[in-house]
Amino acid sequence: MNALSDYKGQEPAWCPGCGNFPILETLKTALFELGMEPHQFTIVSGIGQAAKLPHYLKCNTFNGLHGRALPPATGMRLANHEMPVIVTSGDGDCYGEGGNHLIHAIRRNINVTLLVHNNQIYGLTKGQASPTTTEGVVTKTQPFGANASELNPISLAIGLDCSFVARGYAADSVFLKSIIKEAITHKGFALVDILQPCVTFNKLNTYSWYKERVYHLDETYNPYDRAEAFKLAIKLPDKIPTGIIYKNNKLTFEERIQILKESPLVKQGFSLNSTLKELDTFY
Ligand SMILES: Cc1ncc(C[n+]2csc(CCOP(=O)(O)OP(=O)(O)O)c2C)c(N)n1
Ligand code: SF4
Repeated sequence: MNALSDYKGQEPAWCPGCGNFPILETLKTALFELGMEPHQFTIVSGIGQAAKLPHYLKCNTFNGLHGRALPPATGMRLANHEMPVIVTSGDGDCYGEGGNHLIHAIRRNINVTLLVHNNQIYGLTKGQASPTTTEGVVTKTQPFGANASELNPISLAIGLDCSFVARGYAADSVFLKSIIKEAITHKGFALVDILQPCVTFNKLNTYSWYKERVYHLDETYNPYDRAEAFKLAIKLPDKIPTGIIYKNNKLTFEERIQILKESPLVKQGFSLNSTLKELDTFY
């Protein structure tokens, strides 16, 4: 029988009060309640404070380069599409350095769950503006204010017809857990943008700032209506909706690959002769 303590990894080295702590605890509880034991899934990350999360959780882990978590996650899904893969990333890691990979992973509809800890700052490298930093916000390296308009990951993902698009808030654990559980069990690429206070470097988007703005989408909201989802995504940020904003049921990348219909690649035998024969057909 599985216990919550089975997921415990190393001691986190985050600042006291960091919004990454509740995300870690919520993810553990979600995995536990889904009955997924540590050896049954893989967590992939790049570089950053958020990307340290797999060290703090007992599971199969791949920790790669900054912005490059989605390519190995794609390879893992293609090698073994029976193994759930979760990617955990920061807003800089995913929407900045990894932006190109994000676009194409969504377009291909790789069946992975992507959790973006969106603290609207580069935390690990001490507070530079990230793609989601609000325009005009003064940071250590932008003394005259961030001089580019902020990226809206929700409208970007809906624009790409992403299979599952949600927003959660780190300090709203019970609701966040329900979103993460749905994202993990969803068939297709699932983006969960998680608003995460960085208590050390982001003095604008604080716990009290979020408390005044964050609200839950209720059951009358229809996440299958793309036009409505767009309207919600581009609304001015006086109130911030959380919940499942958009979803659809399209075919995943894995479902479109003939050879994967037989069984996962890791369970298929390898023969050099048949591979050479296959390659010969191209010449
Ligand atoms: C290609 C590359 N560019 C820059 C860096 C330096 N770097 C490491 S972490 C980081 C910022 C991470 O910020 P974010 O992804 O928002 O995560 P956070 O630390 O805020 O969780 C940067 C710029 C790097 N390691 N590799
Ligand atoms: S710098 Fe910010 S993101 Fe990094 S651990 Fe501290 S509070 Fe968290």
